[in-house]
Amino acid sequence: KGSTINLSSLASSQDLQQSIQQHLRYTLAHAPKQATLRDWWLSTSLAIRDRIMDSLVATQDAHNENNVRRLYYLSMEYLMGRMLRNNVHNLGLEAAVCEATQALGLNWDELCEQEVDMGLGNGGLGRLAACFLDSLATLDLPAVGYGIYYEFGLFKQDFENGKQVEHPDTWTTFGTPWEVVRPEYTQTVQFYGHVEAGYDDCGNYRPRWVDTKSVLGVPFDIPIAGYATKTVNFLRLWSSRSTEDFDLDEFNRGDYVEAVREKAIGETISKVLYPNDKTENGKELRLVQQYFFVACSLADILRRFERNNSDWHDLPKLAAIQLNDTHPAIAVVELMRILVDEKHMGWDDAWSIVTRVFAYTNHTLLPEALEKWSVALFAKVLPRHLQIIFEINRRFLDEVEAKWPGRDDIKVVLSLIEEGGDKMVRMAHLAVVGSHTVNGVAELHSRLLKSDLFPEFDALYPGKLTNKTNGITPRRWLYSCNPELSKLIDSVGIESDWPKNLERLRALEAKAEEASFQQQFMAVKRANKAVLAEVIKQECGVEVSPDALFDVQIKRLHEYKRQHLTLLHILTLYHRLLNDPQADIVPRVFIFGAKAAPGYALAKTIIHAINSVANVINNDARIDGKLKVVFLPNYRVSLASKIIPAADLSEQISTAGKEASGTGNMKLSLNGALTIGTLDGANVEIKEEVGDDNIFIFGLTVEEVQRLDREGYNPYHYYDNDAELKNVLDWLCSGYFCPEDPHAFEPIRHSLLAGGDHFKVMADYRAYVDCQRQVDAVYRNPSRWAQMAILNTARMAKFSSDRTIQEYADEIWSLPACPIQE
Ligand code: DL6
Repeated sequence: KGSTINLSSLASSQDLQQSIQQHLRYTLAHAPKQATLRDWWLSTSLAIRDRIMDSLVATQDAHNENNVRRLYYLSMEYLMGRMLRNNVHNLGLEAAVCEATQALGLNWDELCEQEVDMGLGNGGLGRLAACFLDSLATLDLPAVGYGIYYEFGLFKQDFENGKQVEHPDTWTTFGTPWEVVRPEYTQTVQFYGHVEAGYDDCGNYRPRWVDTKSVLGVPFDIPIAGYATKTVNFLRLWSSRSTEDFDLDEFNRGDYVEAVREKAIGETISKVLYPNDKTENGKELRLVQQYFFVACSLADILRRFERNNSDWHDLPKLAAIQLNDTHPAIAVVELMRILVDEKHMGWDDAWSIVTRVFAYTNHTLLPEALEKWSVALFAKVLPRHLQIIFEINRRFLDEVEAKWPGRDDIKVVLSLIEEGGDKMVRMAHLAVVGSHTVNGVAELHSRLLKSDLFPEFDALYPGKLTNKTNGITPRRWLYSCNPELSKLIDSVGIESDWPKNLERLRALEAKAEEASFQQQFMAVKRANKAVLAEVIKQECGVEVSPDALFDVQIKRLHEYKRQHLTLLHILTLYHRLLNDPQADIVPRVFIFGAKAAPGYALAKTIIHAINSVANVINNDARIDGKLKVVFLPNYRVSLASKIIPAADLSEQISTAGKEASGTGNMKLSLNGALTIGTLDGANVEIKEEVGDDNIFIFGLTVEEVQRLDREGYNPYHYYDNDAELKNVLDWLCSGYFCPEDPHAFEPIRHSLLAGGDHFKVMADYRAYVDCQRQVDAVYRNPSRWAQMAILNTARMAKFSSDRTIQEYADEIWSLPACPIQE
């Protein structure tokens, strides 16, 4: 962006056109007249990839030659979405590519639609990792992302009779143009076996991990191009393969089928992403996946280190490793194993290195999401690592004893091992003990981390627990996904580097009350709504009016996120309209997008309920189209980028204290949607930024939720005392919306009443419904609404992931930038 880049991109449009044609002929072996749209997309992607490769090589050369300090981001998940448009934007090639594709008789938008999302993640945590990679490259920070090359990403979602059905996501079937396989960096990883005691010549204890099974990890690199810079980092994803000796014996005996079966076991490790964003505890394959990618990544990091360095004590100077949640926490133990067992370093020396290398990000307080692995499973899969964990714990508990002499109760709370019938390894405790810094992902979350989850750790290690409020990349989440708003921003004289410097948007504040700018801003919104209305028609077969208020709730389906609270609101409005067709209600389209974990029955019931209610409401002529409800199937990054620019209202209604941060809230607000939300996660900071008058806040605070829990929460109190609430909940479960299975929604009612309503839906219902009335009132005042929407866009600078990453770089990683020269 900016004049220089636009000029150079125009100059290269001819080259680009030629390069696309060459790839069509020489890579895909097609003449233009046989080529499908997908062939053109692939040729265009390959032409763009060529242009990224020069900078990738230059960047890696510069990093190696200067022996720079690097950040290594270890994450089980990366929700990258589509890459073509973003790469084009980051390279400043959009004018060139538009011109080139037009000259070839192609439609650029249609071309981009050909790309399958790279969906190697479940939700917030994986998308955050993708935004971070974009910011790291944009800020010229030397970084490598490490993860797993899942053959099947997050399942595809479909609805049959309103119920979720899952299909495998076969994104790799035809390969992806963005990957480069690196067989020369293949790693071998060991599992299982047992540990034999042994001593070296000097009498030092040297255990040997023997009789292991091994698999290979083959790396695939995805280049990550920064925005308006030469830096191209990469994401290295490991694919598991069988080692040759894995099946050689069987093969030689001529048992071909058995040999292939063994081989398939080796390849199972990276086959599939676990589809749950909060719990996957206890499953052997999951532990194997974690260790597989961690072992490959650490070996790769150490290989790179050893290229230019010989003293292991220098490792913390050259490598910072960030653990994205506890999923890669076994890395702490693996590095100890390598330093002590393989490099023969003393324990204290090794531990001092390890604890200066690692830092850990916590993404949730939900108890079910805190990973624990049974000691028995550890003993089977990683026997040597278990011994090391016990030794880390023994020394750690000595520290605890020194701080709190005789306090065995504190030791029980802090120990890395949870005692009981089935002893468990607490991965969060391992991550805290093995890291120099631990961070939460929003102010409130980090405060609760200190006060509720880890108070003793906070006392033992003052200053270790910190906050880094999440952010989102403005490149994908405004510049690319909302071209009309971007053009409007450009047209009012805001400096063209705003996608890299979001503070610039603050200049929009001065225009928020200007009638003509309000009209322009809302005209963009309306045009985006018209586009989304078409998508809705295609996907759901429902006609919606772009003049209605677009009320959007897009995120994973979870009880704590409370999509069922929105459902109760929908039923409330519907009932009011049936009672009084003239009722004072702003026409609304409720738009949902959410996947439920395949094994999460209640979440799936909520989807079924929303779809069933939608079906009745959308076909009820009595309400004259005033309410529409649509559940867009297969919510994913590319769909989010169509919904977000078209949203008027952003639903962020989790129970206070449950949503660590949220990032959808930031994306929607940046695109001029107003938030209705609780004081939870980053909503608190969004409110601080946009101002109390430009957000709709309702419901219990964390303290109030905690007080209710302490004093005894009774959901029947609300049910018995609020006739409208009782009425809509009874109605939902009456069979009216699902005559073929009248009791289908009973589990929802059970969870909200007899089940104890853990997420305080009943307690927050009235405040929510009343707050929605205020939303209606403001929507009826277009000028006021427009002003609020503009101020939301203007005041989102804090939530750029560039700000977040700069804070990590300065305060956790001590990571200097390394700009790449032309
Ligand atoms: O930090 C990214 C994202 C937060 O914004 C969400 O609030 C949080 O729920 C999410 N957590 C996960 C998986 N949780 N675990 N573990 O996606 O992280």
